[in-house]
Order: sequence, then C-alpha cells, then structure tokens
Amino acid sequence: MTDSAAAQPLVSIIMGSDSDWPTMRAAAETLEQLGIPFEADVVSAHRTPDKMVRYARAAAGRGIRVVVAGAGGAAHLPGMVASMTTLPVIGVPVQLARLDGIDSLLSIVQMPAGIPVATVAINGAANAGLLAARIIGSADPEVAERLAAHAAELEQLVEEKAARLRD
Ligand code: RP5
Repeated sequence: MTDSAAAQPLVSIIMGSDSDWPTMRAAAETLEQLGIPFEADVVSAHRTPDKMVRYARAAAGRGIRVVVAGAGGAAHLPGMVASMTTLPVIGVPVQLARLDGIDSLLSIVQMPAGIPVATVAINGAANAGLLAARIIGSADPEVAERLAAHAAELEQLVEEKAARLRD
C-alpha cells in the first residue's frame, strides 16, 4: 500500500481490509512523526490467506522488527501472524458498525498461552505506533530520545490546558 521514504522499513503495518486504513493510518502518522520507516499493506487472514502466510514468514528476514496488525469483526489477522513469526505483534481491534468493536477486541486479546499479541485499545492505532516505536527505541537511543521529547510535549500540552482551565 505505502512505504515511508526509501529507508528499510522497520515496522510493518498490516490490516485486514482497506476499510481499516482510516483507523490504522494513525499508526503510520505516529511512526512518521518519530522518523521510523514503515510499510503498510492489506493482508487478510480470510480473503488472502496465502499472502498472509508468505508475509508473516518473510517479515523478519526482510528486516521488519515489529508488526502492527489491525482487523475488525472476526479479527484473526494479528494472532495468525503471531503464530508464524517470532517478531513482536501488536494487535489493533478495529471498530466496525456492529458490536462497537467488542468483537474485534475479544478476537484479538484472548490469545492462547505461547503465542502473544500485544493488544491495544479499540481503534488504538496511535498507541500501537508508539508501542512499536518503544520496541525499536529499546535498542536505538535516537528513537528513545524522540520518544522522550514526544512525552515531554504531551506533558506540556496537558499543563497548558490545565492552566487555561484555572484562568
Ligand atoms: C476484516 O473485516 C477487516 O479487518 C475489516 O475490519 C472487516 C470488514 O472488511 P470489509 O468488508 O470492509 O472489506 O477482515
């Protein structure tokens, strides 16, 4: 679907349908802000199962360090990908029109012991991007510095809003 610049992507953002992109783009925007190269693609556990298997098995060998996988409804993509790679997989439950995303959340969060998926909140793609950045940042001091600066900006923003409230 898209690549950030020409650099080797470190994070793979995949989703079950292009209809997930309005939600998942927050992960891409977060990584872009933090200067972390990523790729994004549609990979469906149900509609393109062969592609999913190829993608999951090849990801680590291509230099991907973290997979962010979003899906809605019967959201099997994050768990299936996690079963075919040792890379960390972050699952994003995408909210659909029916069931408020509870179905997506429960499909992703209740993994059997042995195959972990780090599940973020329903539509929590921005936090998925940040979590992926933290994983990269644990071995990359420059990324860790950018994350610290981001947290400081957030703190300042909260204080500015609080000050306006007090005025
Ligand atoms: C899931 O089915 C996708 O992740 C998406 O959230 C949902 C609906 O897909 P579309 O019918 O909009 O393509 O596999």
